[in-house]
Amino acid sequence: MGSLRRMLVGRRIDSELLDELEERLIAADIGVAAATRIRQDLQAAWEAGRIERGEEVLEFLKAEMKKYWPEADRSIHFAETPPTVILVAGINGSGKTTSVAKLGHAFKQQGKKVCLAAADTFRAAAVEQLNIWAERIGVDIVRGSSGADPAAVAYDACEAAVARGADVLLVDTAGRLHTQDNLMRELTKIRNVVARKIPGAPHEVLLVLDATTGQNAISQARVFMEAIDVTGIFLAKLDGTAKGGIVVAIRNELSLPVKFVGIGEKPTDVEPFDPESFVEALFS
Ligand SMILES: Nc1nc2c(ncn2[C@@H]2O[C@H](COP(=O)(O)OP(=O)(O)OP(=O)(O)O)[C@@H](O)[C@H]2O)c(=O)[nH]1
Ligand SMILES: [Mg+2]
Repeated sequence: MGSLRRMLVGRRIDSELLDELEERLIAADIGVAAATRIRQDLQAAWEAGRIERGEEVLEFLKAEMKKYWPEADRSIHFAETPPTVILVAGINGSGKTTSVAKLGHAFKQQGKKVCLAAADTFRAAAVEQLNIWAERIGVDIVRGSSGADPAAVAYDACEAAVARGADVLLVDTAGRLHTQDNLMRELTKIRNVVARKIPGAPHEVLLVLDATTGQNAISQARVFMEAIDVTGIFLAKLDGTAKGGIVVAIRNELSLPVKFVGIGEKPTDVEPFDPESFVEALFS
């Protein structure tokens, strides 16, 4: 994508250029549907004489894509009566536990009382990993024994969060492939338990996606949406070479907003999703 600007500068728009552009957009993972739509919009603007130079195409693209993510979609919806419960899920190694720690740290910085739930009971090391984070960022944690029913841990965590007057409860879950039906059902169970325990919960359900994931992220997101009503994406690992173009496809095809981006391995390496800088980087 880095060469998109180079490809456009100094050229006049014609259908050959629009073809090339469409290919580049598809190569950047924004998806065939989104690329086709953008191309059609550009073509219409060009035919109407509103744009004619390559440089104007870039501005047009940026303006178009910034409209994809309105502010209201990107913010966290907090519960009217605390605790706000945030369920975090995703495939193996996508960055869930680190992202939970980052969010916990950020909420704590905002003066909120934070509690973490170690509902990844699949591996003993997973509980320990979250425990280390809880100590490092200085927040409460509720943990079950390894091998415990994750839904039971989530249940206990909800009770503890209410009893301790927590403002935010972040629930970490085990990684799972969207193709593993039994594990997806387990996730639905965790969600249902939380929903029964606290009115309106989970208030947010974040799907953690690795920014380097290609088109497969669409099918991942679709299955997670069905299992747990995902409310937004946490796009992890955007600090690498990946530009995360896939979230455009996810927005376009599944109507799912991005809420946060992860830009490193430290608790402070998190930012609210900013469409302007995202689009700038995508086309830089
Ligand atoms: N560079 C970078 N690395 C990240 C980021 N988020 C997570 N990681 C790294 O990715 C690896 C996996 O992170 P975890 O948080 O353990 O991922 P997980 O989804 O909880 O993994 P499982 O629980 O095993 O499914 C770790 O090495 C993290 O340090 C990020 O935003 N940027
Ligand atoms: Mg984990």
